[in-house]
Amino acid sequence: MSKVAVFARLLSDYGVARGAGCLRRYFVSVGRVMANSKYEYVRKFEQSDTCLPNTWIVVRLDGKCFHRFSESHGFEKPNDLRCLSLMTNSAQCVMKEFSDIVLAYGQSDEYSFVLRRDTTLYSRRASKLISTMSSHFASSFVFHWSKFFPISPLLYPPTFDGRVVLYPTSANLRDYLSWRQADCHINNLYNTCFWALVHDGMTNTDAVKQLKGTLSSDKNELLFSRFNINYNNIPPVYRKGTTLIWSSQKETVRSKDCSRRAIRSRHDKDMLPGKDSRECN
Ligand SMILES: Nc1nc2c(ncn2[C@@H]2O[C@H](COP(=O)(O)OP(=O)(O)O)[C@@H](O)[C@H]2O)c(=O)[nH]1
Ligand SMILES: [Mg+2]
Repeated sequence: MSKVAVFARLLSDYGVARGAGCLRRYFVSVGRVMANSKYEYVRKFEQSDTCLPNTWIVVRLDGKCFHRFSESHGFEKPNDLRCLSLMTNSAQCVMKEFSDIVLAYGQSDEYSFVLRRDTTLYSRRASKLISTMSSHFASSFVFHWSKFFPISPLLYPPTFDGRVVLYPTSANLRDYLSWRQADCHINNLYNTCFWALVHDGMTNTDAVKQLKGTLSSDKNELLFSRFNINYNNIPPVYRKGTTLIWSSQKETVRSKDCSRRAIRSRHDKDMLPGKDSRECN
């Protein structure tokens, strides 16, 4: 129908005033379509970042410059349980927001989230997954800060970077988690020794010198002989990190709020590969 015919039809159907209003809206929408088609080519510059199908998607978030953040907020050394608990609480918020996460593992200032292998969340677009998870993690961290640090104000907004890594087999995924847990163990053993020496009066430089080139067995021995610390008795949350998994249907029904799935937090989970680690893909 021509524009004149449309105008005549509107006039006869709705009267002059309403017809004029409809006609204005018609021209505005035609103009908008033309403008859109003129500029729409820019969408072709967007790159596809869809994660491969049938792979485990891992999103790892890590605190930016948390060395400075921990100093500014007076974190206890080597481990601050308030911060670790706030990190875990933030990870639980992320799991509740994105129910396709099957497992999360955290230590120090990082958390890894494993998505269902067949997830279609955000059409598996990496940038959407990273940005929504890191922003929800950071906002939850800030939102719940005062519950974990009741007398220490948050001095500036924390930042968390994020990345996506894809693992084709369950054995690869397990090795990834073992790698993060081994990192937790190595850093924690070193930091426990370092801060024990410093708290005992040694300078930071001398403590670094004393630990240079030592093996894990040397560090265990140092802790035991000099500080009477049995490393294996240090709480598992510091030695092994935290694993979050959805509790079973049975456990959820037994919990007080059975309308929501509960998340179980474990510190005793050993990710280090067993003999069957390469057989589970
Ligand atoms: N004192 C203390 N520091 C922590 C704790 N958790 C994390 N950090 C700090 O955060 C850093 C995290 O490591 P990394 O991500 O490599 O360093 P970043 O680049 O400074 O974030 C550690 O080196 C510590 O300095 C904690 O519980 N207590
Ligand atoms: Mg960091």
